[in-house]
Amino acid sequence: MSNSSTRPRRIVRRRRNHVEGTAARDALIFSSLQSAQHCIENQDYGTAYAHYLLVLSLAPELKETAKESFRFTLVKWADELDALSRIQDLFDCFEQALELFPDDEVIHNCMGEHLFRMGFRDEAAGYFHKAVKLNPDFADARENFYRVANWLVERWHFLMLNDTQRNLAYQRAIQKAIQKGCNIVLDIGTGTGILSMFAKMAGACQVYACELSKTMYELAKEVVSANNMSSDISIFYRKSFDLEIPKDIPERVSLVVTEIVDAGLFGEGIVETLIHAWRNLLHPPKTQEQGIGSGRFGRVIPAGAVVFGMAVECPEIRRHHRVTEREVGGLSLAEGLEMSSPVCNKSVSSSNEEPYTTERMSRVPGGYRPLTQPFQALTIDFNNLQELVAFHQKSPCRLHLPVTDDGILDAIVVWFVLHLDDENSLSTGPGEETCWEQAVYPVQDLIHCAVKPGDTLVVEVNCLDYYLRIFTVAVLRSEDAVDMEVIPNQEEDSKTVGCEAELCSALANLQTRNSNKRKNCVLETAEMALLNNVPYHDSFKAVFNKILSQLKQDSPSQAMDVDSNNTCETDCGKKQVGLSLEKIPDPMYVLDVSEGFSILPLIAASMGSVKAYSSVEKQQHQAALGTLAEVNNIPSCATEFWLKHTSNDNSILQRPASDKLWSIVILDVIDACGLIRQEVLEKAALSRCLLQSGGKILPQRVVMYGMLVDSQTLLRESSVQGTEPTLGLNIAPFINQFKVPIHVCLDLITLPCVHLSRPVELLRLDLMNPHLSNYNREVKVPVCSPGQVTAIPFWYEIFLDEEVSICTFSKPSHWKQAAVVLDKAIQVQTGDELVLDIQYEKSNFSATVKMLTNNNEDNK
Ligand code: 44T
Repeated sequence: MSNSSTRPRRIVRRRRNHVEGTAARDALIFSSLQSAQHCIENQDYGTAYAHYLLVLSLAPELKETAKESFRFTLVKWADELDALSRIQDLFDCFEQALELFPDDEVIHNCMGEHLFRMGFRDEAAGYFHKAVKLNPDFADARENFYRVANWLVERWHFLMLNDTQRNLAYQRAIQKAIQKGCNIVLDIGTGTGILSMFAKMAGACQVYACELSKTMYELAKEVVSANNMSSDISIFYRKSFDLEIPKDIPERVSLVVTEIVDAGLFGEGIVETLIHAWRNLLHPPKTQEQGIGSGRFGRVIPAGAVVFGMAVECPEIRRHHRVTEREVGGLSLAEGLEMSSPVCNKSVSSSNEEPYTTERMSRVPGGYRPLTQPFQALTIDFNNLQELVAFHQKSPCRLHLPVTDDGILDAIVVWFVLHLDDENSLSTGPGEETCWEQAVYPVQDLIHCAVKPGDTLVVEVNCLDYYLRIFTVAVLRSEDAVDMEVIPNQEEDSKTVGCEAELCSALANLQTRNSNKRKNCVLETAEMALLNNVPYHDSFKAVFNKILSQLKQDSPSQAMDVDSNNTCETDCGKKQVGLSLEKIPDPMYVLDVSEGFSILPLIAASMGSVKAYSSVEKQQHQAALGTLAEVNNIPSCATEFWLKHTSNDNSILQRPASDKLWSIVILDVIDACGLIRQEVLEKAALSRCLLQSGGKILPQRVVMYGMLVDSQTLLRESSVQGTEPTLGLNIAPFINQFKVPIHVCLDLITLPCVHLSRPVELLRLDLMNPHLSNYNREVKVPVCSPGQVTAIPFWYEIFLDEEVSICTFSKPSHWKQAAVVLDKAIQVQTGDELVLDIQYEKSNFSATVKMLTNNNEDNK
């Protein structure tokens, strides 16, 4: 029987009187409703659903009254179809349901959830968005929408639209070009339509725009219409490559405006896009003979760009891209294994993946130190088709850069100046106050390479495929101006060679030698920073020790050494790290259900008498753990992989063996982005049932702290600030529909902000004693400086036990911070008190300002 509290009310009898029509029709409707009800009671949702479809198609007047039961049946039936992988049937069902109830927010939301689970994130996002639009108070849909809003509208749109200087520069360049006669305009990658509207306002005769993102296209249409330019600007939901003349646009255009550039300039495909545009959509460029005002030639804004680079020392980049520690938690990381971030990985040099990450260098925690002067890496003319075509065929160029300061060579930082025309330009440089981040190319082969003034870096720049690639191939040492020194991955392999040809073959050799010797493992940047987080692992090690010794004391029979004559036990029948003939008699069981790569099971296993289970999933990561176990002499039977193939999340927390319970379960409570992970409380509840007496969940408790700040920067990153930055155009209310209340992945330490209160405790999750947790509460925050409260950044103290804790807002942390950005800024004075309403429900955290109490005499 289904749960009576969730089962819909019986509607058959009540509705009988409302059913109209012929007796036969009435009878059919009545019996179908009865059958539907009956099927629901028997949990036969498929048949119930079919009955409802029949009833509602015969008697649409019953829609409103049957809605609740219909939704209930649909949700249940969809779950079943999903479990049976009957995907087509599932979507057919939703299609029928939406035909009957096109404005039903619950059905939209539910459809979104199924799409999301299947990995169709963008489509899911569309349904959540529609559900919220239909009912802004529908909390489930709102939470779902917030989770995916970033995919629909990337956050940089807010930054770009708030960047007045950028908007002004484009506006001026567009005005100038149109005044000179280029008045049929195509805006490629229109986003919200801002450049198209500039063109229209500057007097363009015709404006066409294209946008490949459905959401942005729809947004652009809304914005253009709100600014009364719908009849003047034709917008296509299309990639520029798919535009045709004369089908879409009657004739070739005289001006292309575009900003399809990323931090590395070429990552959005500007070169390919403009080659296509010159060949198919634009008038040919102006020739020497053409006079001003003829208007029959084509041009592009931006006219060209100059790309710059600079070598830097930056510990923050270093710890996110390579292993900086020889030993972590008592384990040696130095031997047998080469671990690198995705962009440092050699295979990236030949793949289609972006060979760089991005960073706002002005805000990188711990700062950076230039090791060379900025150098010009390349220039490109977007108005020259031949140059664009030849661009990817250019042979790589080598630059010799004098080192100007002592330091470790960590990365080459790249930015560009975009020349919109000969008078207006934008720089994305690290010293500029702009919306732009810089492209960062962490060093690959030259690990821990100290350089000093007098040395010369040999840097190679190439654009052989889609991306600009830039890397240091050698360092010429000052001691001997003739010799070159190559510093490869391992110090013992250092070698000096005489000429560039030798240098190249030496490098090639080194790469093969290294890859033969050391296994390669790619870690995400947060995983790498976690691996380098020494206090984190030391804290866990100390607490493992305490818990395990206490348990041994309580039950001395468990303390036995590894007996190397026995065969390895296979209680779970799972694949083991490696082959071994050893067995740990009566071990204590440790389970690590951390997300991603974690060496905590090895640290636990290195303590002896422990069998540790890892839930890492990637094959490469499992192999890396195997190698680390081997080089650290951890018997292979002391670690295993736990239920790596199960699809059901709950089964991850089963018993280690039928007669065993866990001594320690490690839960990964806080995501690297700064949010509490989904369903940690549910996982903790399950874990508590499976702990042996005296066993512990780690962490045992998590306390969230937050404070009041005034951060105009956060505001600019979260919503468009009125019409001023967009030069009078009305864009903010439309794009701001996509703002989210919580910002993640912040570096609070460098976030420009004024602190308006001290840190206060916001929330407490006790994973061992749920009744000590505090999920919904009011928190009073005394204001200590006058200002505007715009945001509440937050972070966590993760308590492994009463004495040992780890703070997520600390120098070695691999965690970033998050912040609630308030809908409306609140003016406060010293002495005021804000009351915050804190909620933590269904894995969602929210904080709203409930009231402002004014304790300051002067303000009364
Ligand atoms: N982000 C910069 C990159 N498009 C800007 O769909 C700077 C990142 C950034 N449409 C922090 C700060 C910043 N045909 O909506 C997009 C995209 C669309 C096209 C039609 C085409 N061939 C294309 C190519 C792209 O153009 C829009 C702009 S792309 C700009 C990327 C603020 N993080």
